[in-house]
Amino acid sequence: MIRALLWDVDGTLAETERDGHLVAFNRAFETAGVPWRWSSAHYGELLAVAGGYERLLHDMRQRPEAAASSAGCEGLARQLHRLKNGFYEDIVRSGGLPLRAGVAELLADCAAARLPMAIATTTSPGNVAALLEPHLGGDWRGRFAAVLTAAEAPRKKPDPQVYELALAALGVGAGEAVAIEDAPAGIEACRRARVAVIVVHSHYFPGPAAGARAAGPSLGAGAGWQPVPAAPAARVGLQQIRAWCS
Ligand code: XBP
Repeated sequence: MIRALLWDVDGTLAETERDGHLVAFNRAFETAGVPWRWSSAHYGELLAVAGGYERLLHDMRQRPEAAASSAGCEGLARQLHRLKNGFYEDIVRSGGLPLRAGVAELLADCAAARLPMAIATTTSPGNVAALLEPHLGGDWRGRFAAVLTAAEAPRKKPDPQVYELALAALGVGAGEAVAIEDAPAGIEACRRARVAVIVVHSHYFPGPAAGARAAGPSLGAGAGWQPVPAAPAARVGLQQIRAWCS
């Protein structure tokens, strides 16, 4: 019996990695006067490292031109990460980054069914507010019974910490929740937390999605899902998600 729905953010609610974080990282490099830029293909590889700060450090350690000492690398990564998050906020606060198809409808399904929802992401807290305010309004937090980010869960996915905290905050057992995710690290975090997961493929994570209850191209598409939905529909709604989890 599903008693709560848990949302990942990046790639799931919106294509934030491609259209937000990557653009912002490159603006940060330019602003800080560092000589490198990340291509979309390189960023796709770097997404194996969860967390923007950790991703920067990982990349810098492969670059002879980056700060020579470990302390120098960490200081520069902190500066670049701060700059990146500022540029990211500018991009998403303008409302220029839409929610993915079917997200608003599933949020509405859950509200209508009085099913508690939580945000379960290991991105920075400011990034979530900046993304959701333009779409859900100033009282966006009120739509969620809990909002868990890197501030509460510093151990990033695939560590299950953020999902375990979400379950505790909602007062539900692992078998009573379902998560919506796009990335392998998120799927693995769900597996370790024993939470059922529905996977929506995203730009950088087109699949496969081993271990998911179901996987498909978008919540806004009724076709292309495995397993195939029981009844044909234009989108994936709460009823179908409950069916996949039963
Ligand atoms: C997504 C991430 C994040 C964002 C950048 O985490 O890996 O690192 O790319 O966010 P999740 P920060 O799947 O848990 O949403 O720069 O704020 O770390």
